[in-house]
Amino acid sequence: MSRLNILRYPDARLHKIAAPVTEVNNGIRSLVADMAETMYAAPGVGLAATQVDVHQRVIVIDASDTRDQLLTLINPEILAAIGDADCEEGCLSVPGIYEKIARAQHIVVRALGRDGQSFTMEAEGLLAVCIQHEMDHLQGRVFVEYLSRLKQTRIRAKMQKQQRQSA
Ligand code: GNR
Ligand code: NI
Repeated sequence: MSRLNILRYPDARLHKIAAPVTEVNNGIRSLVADMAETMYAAPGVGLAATQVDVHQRVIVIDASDTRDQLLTLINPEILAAIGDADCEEGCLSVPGIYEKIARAQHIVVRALGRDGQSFTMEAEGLLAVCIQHEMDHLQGRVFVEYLSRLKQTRIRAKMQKQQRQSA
């Protein structure tokens, strides 16, 4: 297993659209293992392949308090989205920024697991928000893009300054 580099906003590669996985093979399982290691080390609640510059529809999530409930979603699809939630979100690709974003409260998702089996699950609360946040990454969308132009401009400037200072 290895820890992967997480792309930082603004980076054009965060806007690439991920392609569906055609076969859940050992290469995908190895990517999932590396993404899980990277997510736990960060630490984060979820990670989308886009964030590690792999443009395939793969997500890992662990929204448990005990950090032992790894969920792998390959080619995820939202079958139903009900209600409204607005949760303060953060993102490993936009460190230090936390903003409330409007999401569905309850979702039904179908995906493939790490063994390639199809499954359907329901989620609500933080897990539901996190799945929606990660699925946005796969479409090349970062949560700050829901904010006003002014906030986005400020966040971009702050990120660029942080990156200059750490360079
Ligand atoms: O670690 C994360 N926490 C989080 C909190 C609220 C809503 C979404 C998230 S996802 C984020 C990790 C991340 O950037 N995933 O893409
Ligand atoms: Ni994110």
